[in-house]
Amino acid sequence: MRRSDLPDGFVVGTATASYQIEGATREDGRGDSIWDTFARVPGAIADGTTGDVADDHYHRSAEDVALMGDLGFDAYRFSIAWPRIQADGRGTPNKAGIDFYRRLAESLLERGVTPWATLYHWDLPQALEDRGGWLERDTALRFADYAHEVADRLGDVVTDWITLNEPWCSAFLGYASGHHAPGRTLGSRSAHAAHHLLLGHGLALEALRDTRPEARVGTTLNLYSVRPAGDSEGDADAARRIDGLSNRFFLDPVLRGSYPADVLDDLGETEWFAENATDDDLRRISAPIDFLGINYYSRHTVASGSVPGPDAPASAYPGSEHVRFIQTGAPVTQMGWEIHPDGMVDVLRQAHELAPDLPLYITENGAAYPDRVDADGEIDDPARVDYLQAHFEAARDAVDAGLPLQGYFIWSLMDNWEWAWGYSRRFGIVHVDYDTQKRTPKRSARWVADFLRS
Ligand code: IFM
Repeated sequence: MRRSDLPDGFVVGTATASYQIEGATREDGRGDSIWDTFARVPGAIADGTTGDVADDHYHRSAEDVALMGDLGFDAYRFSIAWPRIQADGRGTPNKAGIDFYRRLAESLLERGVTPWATLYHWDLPQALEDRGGWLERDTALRFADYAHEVADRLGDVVTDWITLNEPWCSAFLGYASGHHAPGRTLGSRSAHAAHHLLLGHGLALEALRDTRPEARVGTTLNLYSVRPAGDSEGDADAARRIDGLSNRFFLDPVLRGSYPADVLDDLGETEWFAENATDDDLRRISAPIDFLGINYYSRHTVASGSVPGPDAPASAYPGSEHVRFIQTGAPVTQMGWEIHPDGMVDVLRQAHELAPDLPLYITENGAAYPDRVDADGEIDDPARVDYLQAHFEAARDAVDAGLPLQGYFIWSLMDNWEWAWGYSRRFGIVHVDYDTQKRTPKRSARWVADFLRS
């Protein structure tokens, strides 16, 4: 496949997130985020590390931008660290934080790379978590204020905005399973966090539109292709539940203005939502967006199982703890995620059916593999090349099938701090030596550069 098999104007970019790459967590007035706190909880992170230094991108952004320009990317999706802008999640923006992102956006524009900014990629100011975090409605109001301040100061150099990254992870890994910051295990109450995140999206969308009418604004959901393991009624119900909580619980409010009743019922949260998710909230959450971002990595094959015992770890799928996730024997990445490129077309179609006129972007797709640096200092990662190639082909298939897919972003530009996995998982097409901070394009980066020129 060649780049010219994709339509003219199709955006090919790459993506990162603030806490995963920036480091400099205590510099220039940045406050603590929930990840600074969580990473210090013994046992929370597989290798016991933090993002204190990460890729030191805060001091090396010029080099990283040059790299993206050299590789030939059209766009770069980065995230803005809320606690760099408002250390405590409120008040006058920190000039040093704003200046950093302004310099970043300007240098991208100079290299012909379009900046795409995500406002929230999980680094909630700790001060807001201390007041209840996303379980509190007020956090959504604070988020809108932050969105206004950022748009006001950076809206002349950034046009493409994404409000939230993967609210499923923030709500259910953060407040249900506790695998992510803030590490709480509240079962179905985590769904309240999901609602406040979505309300935050709606309010931030309004703030961006008011502050910068020319802005293009969307949000990013992580969607999975979900299928039942067999043809029993139990397996079909398992698939309904997991599709419900992973996909429909976010797609429906954003694109249809309502929560799926069956999912509220699975969660046992119908009453709370009837009282708290007001018509006004849903009107805001479903206000028209300019595009939907979808992060796609894998497919889930699910079956009905028995109810977990009392010692079962807290689940990221409250109300559906009996569902079993089946390893099908298909190839997986180092994360254990099944490689299923056609699933990308499935999730694009699922979103498209709800909003036929809405442009879609794959805002993340990529793979972790245990890369090795060879004696010549090269990193040969053929499995990642295959993964990316197969997903570019899926993107072409989606376009050929008439789906309004307008771009695709590789996760990730460079190896970085992979949340609960610390530095033990590498998703980059550029290798980072964490001792020296040397960046070395892997074979996959050279493949992408050739593809972009083809
Ligand atoms: O690293 C993450 C990213 O922050 C959000 N989407 C999934 C990636 C891989 O796990």
